[in-house]
Amino acid sequence: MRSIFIAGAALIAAAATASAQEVTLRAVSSFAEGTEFSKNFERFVEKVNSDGKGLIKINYIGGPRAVPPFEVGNAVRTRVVDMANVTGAFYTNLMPEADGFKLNGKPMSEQRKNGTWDYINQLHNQKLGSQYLARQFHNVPFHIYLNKKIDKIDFSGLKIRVTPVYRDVVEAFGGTPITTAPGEVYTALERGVADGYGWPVTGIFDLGWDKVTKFRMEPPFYSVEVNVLVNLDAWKGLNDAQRKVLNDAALWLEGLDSEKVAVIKAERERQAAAGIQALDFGEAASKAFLDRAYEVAWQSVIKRAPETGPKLRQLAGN
Ligand code: 173
Repeated sequence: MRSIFIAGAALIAAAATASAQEVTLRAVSSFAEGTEFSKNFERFVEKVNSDGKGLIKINYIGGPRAVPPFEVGNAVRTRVVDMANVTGAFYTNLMPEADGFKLNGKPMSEQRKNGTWDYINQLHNQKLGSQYLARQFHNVPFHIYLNKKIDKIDFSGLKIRVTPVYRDVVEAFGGTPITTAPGEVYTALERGVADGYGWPVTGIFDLGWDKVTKFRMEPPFYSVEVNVLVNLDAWKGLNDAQRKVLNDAALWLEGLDSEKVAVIKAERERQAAAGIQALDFGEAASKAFLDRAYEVAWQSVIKRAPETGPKLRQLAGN
């Protein structure tokens, strides 16, 4: 009897050791499950779970139904979750300079070499209690989509749905910004609460916005940034082998950006086929728009983050 008890206890202890070696991280996305800006993160989760078998596992809880988009940054900071797929635009309340990441469109291979990744990682360590594991979509730009036709780049009299990404440029061209999470865009357009919205060139079909969109204004501007963050305590709790699984998968995830060239081309064609008309005001107007768009955004970042904004601008080189 006694020996059976001891053997049983030894077995339980062995099982506990084995399971302690495999760490499970809870993860959320700030974008709806299965949509454009969650999809590659979901592929990353699958890769980690297969490459990391027995070492590390990601328990993907899902999208905004789990944590509201503008609260995801804080959820990683406070370790309500261990990992998140989230754009800096959604945590500017905690890190004002996060609004500047969209102004750097250099490939991540270059940003990792020239010190940009390292600097942005330090900012995340300090202000968001997290590790800046990966940044996706450097080569995917944004647009302003409209339901009212304009004959020059002037948003006077228009209410445009924004996040921090588009706020300064919409205001600079005379529009009235209305901030909403992506989940509220469809209704805002359908009800005429908004006359247009900011969004990347890709992804408008995911939530049916093509049905409530008439025009896409040219030119494309800025660079999408959606980051994979890991709570810093969770990161520090991992061993070298576990971190290697995450780092290798992060580099692979950043490499998936190369697929976006073809995706963007297809998406523009699909928008045209859906009757969404491009509004193009020519080269000179586009250049003036871009110059102003970058300038007002940098000024805004530097005003709100005077210590770190100038360094981010220098690293972006624009
Ligand atoms: O428009 C948005 O909600 C937004 O800011 C964003 C940022 C990155 C990818 C997609 C949307």
